[in-house]
Amino acid sequence: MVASQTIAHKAQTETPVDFDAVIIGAGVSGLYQLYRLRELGLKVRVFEAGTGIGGTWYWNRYPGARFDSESWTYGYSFSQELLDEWDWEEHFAGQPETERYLNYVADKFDLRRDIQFKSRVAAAQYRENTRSWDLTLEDGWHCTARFLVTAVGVLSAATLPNIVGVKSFEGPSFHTHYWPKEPVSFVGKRVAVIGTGATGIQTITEVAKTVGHLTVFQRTPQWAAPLHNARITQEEMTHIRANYADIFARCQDTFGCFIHTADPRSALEVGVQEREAFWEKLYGEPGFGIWMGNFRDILVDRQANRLISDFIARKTRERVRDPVVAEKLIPKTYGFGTRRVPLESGYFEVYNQPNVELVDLSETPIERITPTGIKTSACEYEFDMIIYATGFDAITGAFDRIDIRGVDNVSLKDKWKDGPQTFLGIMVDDFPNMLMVMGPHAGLGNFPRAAEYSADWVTGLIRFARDRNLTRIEATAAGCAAWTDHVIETSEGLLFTEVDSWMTGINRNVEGKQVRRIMRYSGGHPKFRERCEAVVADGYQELALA
Ligand code: NA7
Repeated sequence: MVASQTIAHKAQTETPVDFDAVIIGAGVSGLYQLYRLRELGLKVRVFEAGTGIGGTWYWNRYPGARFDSESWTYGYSFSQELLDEWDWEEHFAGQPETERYLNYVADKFDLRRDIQFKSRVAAAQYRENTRSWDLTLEDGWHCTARFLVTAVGVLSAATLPNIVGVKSFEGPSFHTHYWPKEPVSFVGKRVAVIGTGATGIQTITEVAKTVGHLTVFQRTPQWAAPLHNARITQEEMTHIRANYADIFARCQDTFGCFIHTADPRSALEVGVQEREAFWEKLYGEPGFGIWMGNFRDILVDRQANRLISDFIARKTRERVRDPVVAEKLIPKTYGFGTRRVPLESGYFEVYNQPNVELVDLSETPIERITPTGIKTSACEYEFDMIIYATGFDAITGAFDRIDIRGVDNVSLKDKWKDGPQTFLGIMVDDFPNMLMVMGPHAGLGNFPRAAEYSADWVTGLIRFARDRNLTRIEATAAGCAAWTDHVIETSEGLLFTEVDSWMTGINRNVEGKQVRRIMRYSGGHPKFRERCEAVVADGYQELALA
């Protein structure tokens, strides 16, 4: 019995695979994961659907696309040389600068030679007899790998609106995610934008600068706050560079890996004047301070949330001249910060322009897209161009678009149909040797900070397996159930769980995504790390290893 087991084990480990590891995606996390796995001496191949480096920052080249994270907290932290060499131009870099940065990283570390572009993975099938993954690309190309590492991003499966006639429009139309590389002019054009999320708000603000006439179709207004971007001077960059160690250490300590951290006071325990002064200060400062650096209870206590919402509403009213339009731009059905807060650079003032019109879809819904424009319940509009800023099938969408099959042919999409089930957002039972960098149930926030940690953890586990000749690593069903329960528990009492958004798994354009689900860990990054490190300290005994 023992002897035959040994032989069977040998057969599995000695079956040749094309790659030790395959990584899906050459974005922020995929690039770093490649760097780390190559350091282990592994033979790695990255499959990337685009023709270039950058993932989110390759695709989203729409007008106005830029960071809401401080640039100098967003860059990779792993290489002192890289930190020494790269100068950020703006506190919140635009897409072109970020794309340049990621290309610089790819060149500096010679990453391109292991990246296969124009290669969209269509299917991945686990084979028990070889303990490896079979991958098939959309063009039919096929290969095998011991480990499958997904670095597919959380907002990479773009969705068009499920409005009748979307394909019938005869002029140019773009989803912001698939923006063309060639310049697009709005001068003298009648342009429509559908969608007012973080992307729509950036796009609208930029398009309004040159457009002939702009019509914005808004289904739900957003609690947006000012970004306050600025260029980085030489002196500032020198200061940032001298403080990188502290900056990154601070990001590791905060809830969402930003430099901002919640104020320990309650919004309800301070006097009115002190509260107003604090909010005025936050509203006037750059970045996410107003969301992440606010009083500790604005996202959990209804009364505190009401107060900050009233404050932001007042600010909006001050900025929009027409009071009727201002009211349309102020959310009435959910509180500030319970959806992802878009940061804006003159968004509300756009509606003071005579050539910009806001159409409130809650009053006059879109009935159809026509060959010449958009028909609402009230009238028919003619356009030269339609821009869809209609978002993503977030977090699980990129997984659902690949036919991923684990043990006994079980489909990941089916397994997650009622919501993701994961161990640490990194592994799934029945899917051995599959590791997710920033998968569902990971903590969201300042993406690269969390992605570097996640990729390091994945690298540590693969190193552990390699050093011990282990060829099969899997989360247990009990481990996945416990982590999933914990992720759900930590979301209880947070106001965001009561609101429809991509963060709660809602996308009304996608079948099966109409019910709220807990998609991300909301216990904060320090707690997440603590839990991950306990698994390592325990010699990965919580996993099934063979
Ligand atoms: P979001 O935040 O999901 O926003 C999508 C927007 O498109 C939002 O205003 C939607 O309205 C609107 N939308 C979607 N479908 C329709 C239809 N069918 N009709 C009218 N309006 C529609 O995506 P973003 O790309 O802006 O941002 C995603 C994240 O990327 C962002 O949070 C950052 O982290 C980066 P709704 O609110 O659903 O009523």
